[in-house]
Amino acid sequence: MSDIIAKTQRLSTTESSEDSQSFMSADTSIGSDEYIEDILWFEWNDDQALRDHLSRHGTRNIASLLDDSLEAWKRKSVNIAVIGQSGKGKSSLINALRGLTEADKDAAAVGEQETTRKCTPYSHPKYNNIMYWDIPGCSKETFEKKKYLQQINYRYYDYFLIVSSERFLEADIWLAKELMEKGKRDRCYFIRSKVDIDMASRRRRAMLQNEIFDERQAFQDFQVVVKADMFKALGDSTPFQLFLLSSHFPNRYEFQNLQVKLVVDALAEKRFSLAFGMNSLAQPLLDYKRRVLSDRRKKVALQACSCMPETPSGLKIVSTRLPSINAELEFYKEQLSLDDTGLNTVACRAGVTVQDLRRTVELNAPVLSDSEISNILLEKYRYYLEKEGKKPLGKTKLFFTGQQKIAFKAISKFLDEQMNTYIKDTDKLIDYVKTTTENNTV
Ligand SMILES: Nc1nc2c(ncn2[C@@H]2O[C@H](COP(=O)(O)OP(=O)(O)O)[C@@H](O)[C@H]2O)c(=O)[nH]1
Ligand SMILES: [Mg+2]
Repeated sequence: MSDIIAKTQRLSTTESSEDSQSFMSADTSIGSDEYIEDILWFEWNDDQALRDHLSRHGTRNIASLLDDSLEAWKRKSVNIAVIGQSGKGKSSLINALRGLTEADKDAAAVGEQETTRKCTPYSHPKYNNIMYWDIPGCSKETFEKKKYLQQINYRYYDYFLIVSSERFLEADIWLAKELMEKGKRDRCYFIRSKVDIDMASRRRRAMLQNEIFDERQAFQDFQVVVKADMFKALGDSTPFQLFLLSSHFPNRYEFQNLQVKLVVDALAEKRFSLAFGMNSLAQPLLDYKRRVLSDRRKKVALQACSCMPETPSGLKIVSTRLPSINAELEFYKEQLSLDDTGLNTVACRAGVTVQDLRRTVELNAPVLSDSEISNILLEKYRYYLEKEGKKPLGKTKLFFTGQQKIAFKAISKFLDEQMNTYIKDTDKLIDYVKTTTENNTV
């Protein structure tokens, strides 16, 4: 799976590095800039408006554009339809994808009989541009086949997750075929839910027959059976996307594979939204987030420095931009599952308190106060000033003052170092999750 993300990344890198070539040549006409390597964040950045601005006007008046670019992913709407008959596990899946359990305040109610013609939206707990839709499958009580697709407004959704917990039903197969006909095949995912129950009954059977139970092997055998069932029902041997999962155990089976696949399959302009909206400890997703966050880091540093182009002192720049730097650190924690919500989810699933979790995992990333951040930044600023100060600090061709350039370096370096400490903590968290009994094996 990580290969797919890497490939996708390479593709977008290739595209944008061609663009950056043209930007580089445009910039050469302005004149060379010894600091330009530090501002090469646009290398795999897809933001044309930002690149155009930099090539035409340098960093002058760029702060609002940067703001816009950093927040753009929050404005891309993503709609995920979760469809299936009553009782198959739709609401539980929606909760798990939102990083919630049914005990959480904003969770979808679980175990309710569906009798209404209602598509119910559930927003991501933090970002309301990401919506999960709980959609009853067609039946006598809910929607009928004839107008089903129109009534659920099928054109609206980016993805269709068709949920089934036993054999695929006639209504599921009918829906898959209809969506395929409408050209939505690549947007459809078959979900076999409640796999923990299937695995428990296989374990029991093995025990009764005095056989050794190999869970990994049993899961693989089960996958073969479900796949065959799906192909038979569809009457089609072409691979169809199928995930066997349990919403009660999102760190096991194929739950994380589904999360990664949704990000990989996202339209390019929505990929950040999906990735940032995904509460997951899946390694390929974390690797991807790390790259994207590293890209953001340079924008945040540039934004911090360009807000006050006339400020004479870089020291002042460093110390007055604390709120935005702090906000970025919080964002890193949130994305790497180290904020309260992320830790709480891991603790809940492992059946321990957050304090116990912190103690066991020995998270090292310090919680820095404003004055500590300010001191570290100033120290870095002075270091670079000392190092670079021997060179003239006149205005550069990107219209940065010398102090702004140094502040940029200091902030960018600081964010990079902090991110690395967080990543080490997240690696420990993943190891912990792997070793807790709840999450081990498959
Ligand atoms: N063991 C297990 N039970 C599940 C799972 N998903 C849902 N359930 C249970 O199945 C029942 C119906 O789930 P619900 O999410 O309300 O299904 P919906 O009617 O399709 O929305 C509830 O009792 C859930 O607790 C799962 O992954 N594992
Ligand atoms: Mg429901």
